[in-house]
Amino acid sequence: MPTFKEKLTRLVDPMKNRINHLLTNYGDVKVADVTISQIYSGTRGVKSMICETSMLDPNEGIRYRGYSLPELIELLPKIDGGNQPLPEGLFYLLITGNMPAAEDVQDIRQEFSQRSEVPEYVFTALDALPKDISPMTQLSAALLALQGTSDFSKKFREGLPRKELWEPALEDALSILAKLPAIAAYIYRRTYKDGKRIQADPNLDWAGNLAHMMGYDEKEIREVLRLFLFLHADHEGGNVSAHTTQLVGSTLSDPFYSLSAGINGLAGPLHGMANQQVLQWIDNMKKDIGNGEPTKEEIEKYVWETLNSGRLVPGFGHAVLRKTDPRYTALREFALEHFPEDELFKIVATLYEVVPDILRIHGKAKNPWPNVDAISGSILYHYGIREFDFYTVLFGVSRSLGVLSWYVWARLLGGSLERPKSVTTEYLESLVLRWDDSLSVGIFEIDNDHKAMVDQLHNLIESYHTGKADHHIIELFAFLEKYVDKHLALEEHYMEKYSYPDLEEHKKQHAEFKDHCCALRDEFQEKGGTTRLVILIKQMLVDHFTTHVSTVDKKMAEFFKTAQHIA
Ligand code: CMX
Repeated sequence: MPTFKEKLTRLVDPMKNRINHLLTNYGDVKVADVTISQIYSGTRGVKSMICETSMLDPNEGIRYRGYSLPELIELLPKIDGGNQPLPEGLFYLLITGNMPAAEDVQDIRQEFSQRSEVPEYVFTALDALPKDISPMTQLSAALLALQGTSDFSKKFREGLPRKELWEPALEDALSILAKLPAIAAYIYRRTYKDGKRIQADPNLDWAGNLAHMMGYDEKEIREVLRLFLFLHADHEGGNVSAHTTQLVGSTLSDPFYSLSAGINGLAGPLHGMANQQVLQWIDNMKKDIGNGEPTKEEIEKYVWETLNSGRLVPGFGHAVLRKTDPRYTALREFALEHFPEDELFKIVATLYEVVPDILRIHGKAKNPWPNVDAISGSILYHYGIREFDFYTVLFGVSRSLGVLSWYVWARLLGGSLERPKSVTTEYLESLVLRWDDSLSVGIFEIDNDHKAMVDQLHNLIESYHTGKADHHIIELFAFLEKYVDKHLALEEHYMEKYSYPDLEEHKKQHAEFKDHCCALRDEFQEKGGTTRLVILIKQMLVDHFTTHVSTVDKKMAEFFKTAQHIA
């Protein structure tokens, strides 16, 4: 029987061949355009990354390796007598792309159990932190404390060739996943309980052991954690926790550094922290409303108050999804089956009835439907895990399955350093400077020169980004030299001919523009085409169009028309 690692190794060459084929034959095929509004809204929707472990459809939700969540709840192996998919099986699916058999799950469990011992100094490091520090800070710090054990970093220092680094990356990924339940459980126990560590039970699965080490031995809680850890494992590559892990990993930072960074991103209220905020918000609502179970009308009123005071309704909306999150639906079905009469669940269910309509009327959120965080906390709460601040840690343990799987693949495929290009607002303003009729002064020679200047500016911007700016700067200065000599002289000639009253002021502005051009040309001759120079030239021309051409020249042209008419 091939080992898990051997099975993974066999998948690498076919995948590399597919990618090489694409790059060799279709490397120039365009996948996406980027608009200015996308640039200002977090590159939302721009297809610019690869992640094979899962893909998110705005209407259908997440598919792990092509399988929908209901399919996987059906197909993934389960514990004897259990109904929930085992996260070990999900890890096998995420990293290999193949549906695991029972023995594959057993192999992963074996891989985890060999590496599950957490060095004592990690607990000591945690003990050095105040108990009331955020559990997410503790999780991130524990990962950094473990970083010294990284096989990846060790092998990199020893000079292991880059294409072989995936092996120590896999070793680190398995080591982290193996240790996470004990670390998360200890964070829980030292923050909220007696601080005593509970040893792992070798007969239990990954999620079951997490529940056990947290101090929960009821079968239902193990099942709930299996479901929770299954549902939060992956959400394609662009979400903040996944993207951060991969971004940091692209520098060849090891999996400990990279995951710790991803966990820090997950701690944000717009991301994973929303699951604890939902319960906090419901708690505040109950306190605010008082007297027992809130009615539908009272809930509606509270939602409006939240929105009208400029706050978010946590657990609703999504950057990609445009329907109810299927993770929400899976947890709702679980709650409906197991505890439909639970007071908190009833509030969550009422929120599902009222919030989408309110968000639609409010008119801001693109997606009024609930995401997973709207319900996940209420399930944990029902089973007695009532420490809201800890919920994001469970999210983080789960998310590690997906992001570490892809971390390993990124090294397998020799993933490049991520380095998108940023631009300034000034750059975008220059880009949108177009010739249009609003700029026309209605005098053929003058308009023609201005159109040509806009073209020159566009050539310069294009070339600036392809690294061939000098040639266009020379052309632009040659053009500007002619412009200041002929065009401005022509304008001045007309002004004198028709006795334009603001002649002196207009001439003064021309002189300033000439001086500006000369100063920049001198700088070019002295230092060459620096980035600063390109920006200064662009700004000079943008200013010239937005102030001089569109107002001063227009005023002059209007005067000429009247003067000609009179003549
Ligand atoms: N309550 C109030 N306003 C909301 C809202 C909500 N639940 N969801 C979106 N909006 C607002 C946004 O703040 C934004 O307002 P501005 O234009 O004033 O900035 C506007 O609607 C448009 O936002 P959007 O394009 O629909 O959503 P984004 O892609 O910018 O953000 C998300 C997505 C999830 C951050 C946002 O819906 C939100 O803040 N929801 C509440 C927090 C939450 O549940 N986060 C968990 C997401 C899942 C996860 O990662 O765990």
